[in-house]
Amino acid sequence: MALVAAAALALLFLLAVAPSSSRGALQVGFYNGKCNGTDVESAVKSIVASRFSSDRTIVPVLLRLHFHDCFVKGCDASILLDGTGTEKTAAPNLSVRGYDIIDQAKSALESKCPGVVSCADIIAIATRDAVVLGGGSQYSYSVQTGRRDGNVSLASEALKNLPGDSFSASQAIAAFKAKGLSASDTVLLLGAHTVGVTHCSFVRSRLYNYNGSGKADPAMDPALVLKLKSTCPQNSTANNFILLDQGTALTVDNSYYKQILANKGILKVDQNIAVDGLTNSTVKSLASGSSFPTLFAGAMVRMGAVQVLTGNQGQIRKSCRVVNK
Ligand code: HEM
Ligand SMILES: *[C@@H]1O[C@H](CO)[C@@H](O)[C@H](O)[C@H]1NC(C)=O
Ligand SMILES: *[C@@H]1O[C@H](CO)[C@@H](O)[C@H](O)[C@H]1NC(C)=O
Ligand SMILES: *[C@@H]1O[C@H](CO)[C@@H](O)[C@H](O)[C@H]1NC(C)=O
Ligand SMILES: *[C@@H]1O[C@H](CO)[C@@H](O)[C@H](O)[C@H]1NC(C)=O
Ligand SMILES: *[C@@H]1O[C@H](CO)[C@@H](O)[C@H](O)[C@H]1NC(C)=O
Ligand SMILES: CC(=O)N[C@H]1CO[C@H](CO)[C@@H](O)[C@@H]1O
Repeated sequence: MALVAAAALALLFLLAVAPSSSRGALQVGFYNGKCNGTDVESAVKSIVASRFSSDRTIVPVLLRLHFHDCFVKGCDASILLDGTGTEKTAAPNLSVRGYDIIDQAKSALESKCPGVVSCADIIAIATRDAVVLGGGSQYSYSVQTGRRDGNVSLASEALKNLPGDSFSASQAIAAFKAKGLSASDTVLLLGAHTVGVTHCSFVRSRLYNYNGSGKADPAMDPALVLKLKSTCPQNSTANNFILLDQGTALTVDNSYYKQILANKGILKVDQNIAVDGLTNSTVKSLASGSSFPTLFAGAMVRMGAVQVLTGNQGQIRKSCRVVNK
């Protein structure tokens, strides 16, 4: 019996990892020696560092860009494609930025070695560099490369695949599971909300009319409700910014978890993972210990491997905004 159970488990495991079998083709240092003596990762890093020195928001901008890319048709740079009806025109993309720095890195690399470095890898490398700039060397990880660029981008895919801001913990876990990521990866990757902003439009109902009650969400700290009400007046059309981490908004750290445990989650999904029995123990341990940097780095590597194109799949775009003719 035990043997049958073990075999069944092994089979389940194989089935679970099968969709990402192309993962094996990603490798650390894929571009070594492939760009006419230019170190591809260093070239990207210097562009990200230079941007960071004048604009720290490059950290949240790249994190969100990488997430949206990977969750819609895999990490294939499909989010970068211009055109009517592409992913970037879908509602959840709202305020996704960072297209310009990817263009900048792409043209720098095309001038050294045309047609060699994929846009999808540039996003992955640049995001790793931004995380380290925002959090320090303990957040560093060896980024895997060898992704190829996709040639299809559909807004409808974005709507279908991106999780909603009011998802329950179990809905969020299911959305990540559909990408081959675990419940703990869900909690770890939401830790990216340690940087960056949202807008009043995502929070207003929690402040004024939670679930049709005509009152604020009782799960939100009352002092935070007052503070956010002044940023987001009830009948105002102004869509002001709100920091996702009300503690240390400028740095990549574990402050997000401390905030949500103090009922200071901004999006409903942030608050949900702090209280739900499926995720609360992970949140507690990340808030109190020093394990976040290493665990976050590992989760970023796994997110970066979601449904990638490798080998001779897809293409290496000449411009990140258009499919090669
Ligand atoms: C259940 C999963 C998630 C949901 C529902 C969610 C939702 C959102 C929403 C609604 C915003 C605000 C958008 C706006 O106001 O314009 C946001 C911002 C952001 N998200 Fe998430 N997110 C999730 C997971 C992630 C993951 C996995 C990452 C990266 C690893 C991430 C990184 C970010 C960052 C950095 C920002 C701030 C962007 C900026 O300041 O420009 N999010 N997210
Ligand atoms: C190296 O540079 C030359 C001249 O710009 C270019 O033609 C060639 O394709 C480059 N080699 C690679 C591997 O990119
Ligand atoms: C929202 O309201 C409905 C109906 O009044 C209730 O059944 C549900 O439990 C409420 N949900 C939350 C999260 O409070
Ligand atoms: C906002 O509008 C609602 C409904 O029209 C009204 O009941 C409320 O008093 C208004 N609030 C403020 C602060 O003006
Ligand atoms: C997590 O939530 C469950 C269900 O509400 C509760 O029984 C449990 O004590 C909580 N665990 C921690 C570590 O807070
Ligand atoms: C897109 O790429 C796939 C292979 O990844 C290929 O079969 C298909 O013909 C390509 N479509 C276009 C429009 O280039
Ligand atoms: C860059 C981009 O195309 N952004 C789009 C995101 O989605 C909104 C709403 O659908 C569009 O108005 C933006 O143009």
